[in-house]
Amino acid sequence: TVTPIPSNTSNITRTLTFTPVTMGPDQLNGDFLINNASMDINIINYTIPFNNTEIWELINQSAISHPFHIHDVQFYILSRNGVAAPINEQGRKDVVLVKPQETVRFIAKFEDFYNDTLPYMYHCHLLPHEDGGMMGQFIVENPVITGYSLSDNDFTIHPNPTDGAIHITSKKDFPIEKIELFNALGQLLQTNRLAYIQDYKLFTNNFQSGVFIIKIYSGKNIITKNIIVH
Ligand SMILES: [Cu+2]
Repeated sequence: TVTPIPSNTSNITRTLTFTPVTMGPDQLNGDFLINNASMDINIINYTIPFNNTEIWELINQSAISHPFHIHDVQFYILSRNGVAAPINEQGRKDVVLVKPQETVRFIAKFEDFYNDTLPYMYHCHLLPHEDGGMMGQFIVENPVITGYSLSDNDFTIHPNPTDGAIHITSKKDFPIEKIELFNALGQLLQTNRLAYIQDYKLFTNNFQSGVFIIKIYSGKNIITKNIIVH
């Protein structure tokens, strides 16, 4: 079964308008533009916070169809010209055909990958259009490591310092959904997705000595702790 992302969870709507409005018979190879701009390798068109849920609105003002393709995420089509997507288009997609004079809206959650320096692409999937400029790029930002929404009373994390393993125990109503481990520079080293468990043993045998940052997720609740490995 398909569970579309509810549109009211979107943080932002981005509008991408495809042109040119008029095309001559000798213009089959472009320029083809998104928001009046050609692809520029030196420009990041969008910077997206990790875990953002976004609606992208694709407006095709040109006289030719464009199969729009995006990297990194799969999306759900919300509507074509304001009409809900037909049943054969309700699954997860990474390409959607946008016909002339059509507006397509889709929703996606940017939740799987992030990197502050390596961009993802979106583009028309017709090669002459893509090569003719109809492409752009976006960054999914590293998550910011911030303070405590859970308190130390909600978890025990011991022993700390450790030389072999750390036991993480949820004391009450905060089963563990995910654990992220960062080095002292804030770079993500590993992600462990867990099945809402109360106890987890993080083995540190293979770690170099030093300070690490552990981030524990329980639903929307997060706690960040420093751990020391000897
Ligand atoms: Cu195209």
